[in-house]
Amino acid sequence: IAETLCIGETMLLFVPASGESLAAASELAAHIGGAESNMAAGLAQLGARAEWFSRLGADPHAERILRTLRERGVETPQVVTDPTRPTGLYFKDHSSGVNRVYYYRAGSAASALGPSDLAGLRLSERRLVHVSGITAALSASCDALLQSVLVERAASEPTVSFDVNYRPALWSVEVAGPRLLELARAADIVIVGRDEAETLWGTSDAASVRALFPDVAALVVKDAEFGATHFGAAGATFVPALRVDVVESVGAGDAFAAGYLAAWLDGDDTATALRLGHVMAGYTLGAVSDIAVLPSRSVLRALAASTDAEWT
Ligand code: KDG
Repeated sequence: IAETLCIGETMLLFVPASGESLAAASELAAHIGGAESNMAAGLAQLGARAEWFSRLGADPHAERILRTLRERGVETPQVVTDPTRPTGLYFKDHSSGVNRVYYYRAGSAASALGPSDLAGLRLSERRLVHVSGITAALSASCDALLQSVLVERAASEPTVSFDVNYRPALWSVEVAGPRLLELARAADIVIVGRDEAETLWGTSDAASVRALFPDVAALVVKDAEFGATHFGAAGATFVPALRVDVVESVGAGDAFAAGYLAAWLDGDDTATALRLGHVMAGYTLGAVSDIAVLPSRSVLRALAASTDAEWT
């Protein structure tokens, strides 16, 4: 059984092959995208055993998703096929330099995820369960699943990490703000963007985000190209980001989470964990797909171990 279980929707993703706009492009490249499976793929690349669980339709998109994730080393033994609902899909347009996403996921197979799915997933035998705030926005049953995994979990259950992942295309700040705060407060590890926290909760700097989550064992506040601050029992640790040329940023947050959590699983110190997060994010920022092609674990690890001038 994989030590880490990631739960959440993965979709078929279309992106213009040429960097043109969606309106003008004559060819679209097919990829897959889903915050939690992007994270699982990053963990697998770093040598951790990661399982992804969700629901998919009985369609070729599901086949593509499963094949791609398995090629990336992600385990998918319990994914449910629902012949009554389609696999969700989405389109990404970054031609204007701003990311725009167009979702076709209402009523998707994954939107029927719910607490009853947890029964066979053997949560108590894992070391880490990873979920994100996207799931809370998908349906009432998806939100109830997060309620079970985070708020109502039994003491025997493993560490739960929560990436806040506010997606404005799915729900308003007014609804998302209080709900994501409640869910995040119930997690052991919380990962959130400084801007995202500002949008959701009106905070300014990392310290003001920490003030919202004084009891969370590990809080990571990412501040885009500047770096990330970790708050834990030993206080605050800031590690600057890598200087990279940004091609397209979707998926970089998941890659960061994968680096940070892989190091956490390995028992690394906080600074190394944040650096591995930045290395993983750096590769994803340079790619249009949500899951970047990455070098080997040893290369990624060596980059994370270096503290010289390449760090801003
Ligand atoms: O973090 C990247 C994800 O947002 C992307 O891969 C697609 O899961 C996705 C979503 O819901 O936007």
